[in-house]
Amino acid sequence: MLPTIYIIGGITPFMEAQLVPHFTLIYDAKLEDSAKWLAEHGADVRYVLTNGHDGIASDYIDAMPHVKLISNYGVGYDAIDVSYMRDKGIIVTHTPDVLNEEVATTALMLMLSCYREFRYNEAHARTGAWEKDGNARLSRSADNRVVGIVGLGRIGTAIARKLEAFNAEIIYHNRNEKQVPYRYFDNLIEMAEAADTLIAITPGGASTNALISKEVFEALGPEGVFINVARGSVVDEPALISALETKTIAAAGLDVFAAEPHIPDQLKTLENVVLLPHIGSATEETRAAMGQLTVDNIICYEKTGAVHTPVPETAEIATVAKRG
Ligand code: A2R
Repeated sequence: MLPTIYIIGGITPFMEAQLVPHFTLIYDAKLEDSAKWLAEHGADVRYVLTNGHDGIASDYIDAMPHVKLISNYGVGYDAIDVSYMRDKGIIVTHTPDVLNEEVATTALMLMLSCYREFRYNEAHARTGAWEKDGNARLSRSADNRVVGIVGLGRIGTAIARKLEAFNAEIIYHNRNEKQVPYRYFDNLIEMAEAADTLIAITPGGASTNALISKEVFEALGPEGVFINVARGSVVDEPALISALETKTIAAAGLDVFAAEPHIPDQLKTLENVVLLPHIGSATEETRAAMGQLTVDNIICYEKTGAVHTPVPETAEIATVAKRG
């Protein structure tokens, strides 16, 4: 009998094609009654494949007593209770690094759109307002900005590097100072005061919940631009809406929201916000690389008992195999 993978959320045909010869694939979305299926067959499940949005509920895992590994299709894994999994001896893997450049590009795309008022200017061209009303109003330059990166990790560093092309001065806030040529702020409010633009790119979860608060927006100020490519939970969303409505900050570019795929109506009607449907890593090339790593972690474990990219919290219970 082939080992069973329980799949939550979508996977690509390319991922499916690699798994089908070696595993029995059970799709949560295709089951009429997941709880009933798990009660009858949960003991057969050896692997879970899920993603950063759906994660897996702990009671699902309780119904799968022989699961060895949860392979997360994405770098963020705040939707998985990793300490619960670690206590049960279950390894969790994710897809770091392969999406750094794509998410960084998304952050820059949002920042450039805010400064150069892409939405307004595109509408001015498309609707005929240019012919009817004359030239578009002036926007603001995206060059020579002081950019505060909240979470200078793998992706944050890629953002900083891409911003060099715009002659940005990079400053950053993490819990720990790093050996990097950028100014460190251990106080986020002080960094927001010093920055023209704030870019959030921390993980989600309890330690960053509502980290970007009303006070942070007040410190960023009426010329300030806020970009979020982290998680919706990192921001106090009502405070962000209020800051945009009252022009406490100038503009925001958002790829992530508190209750995806729902976006609050107030955000949809505001002129000074650019909205994207969580597409940070969503290109064919990057999703192929993420899909490959997601699949490789399962195949590697099945063949050797080792994985390529465990999350730090379960690294101690995982044997790590180099990627070929
Ligand atoms: O705090 P540190 O020194 O551990 O630095 C990490 C920082 N970070 C925080 N900064 C301030 N307050 C916090 N409570 C906090 N928690 C974490 O975020 C680190 O520099 C950065 C995360 O970097 P990486 O672990 O390398 O993650 P990566 O691959 O850049 O992805 C970040 C997130 C994902 O978790 C997804 O939610 C999203 O980007 O796609």
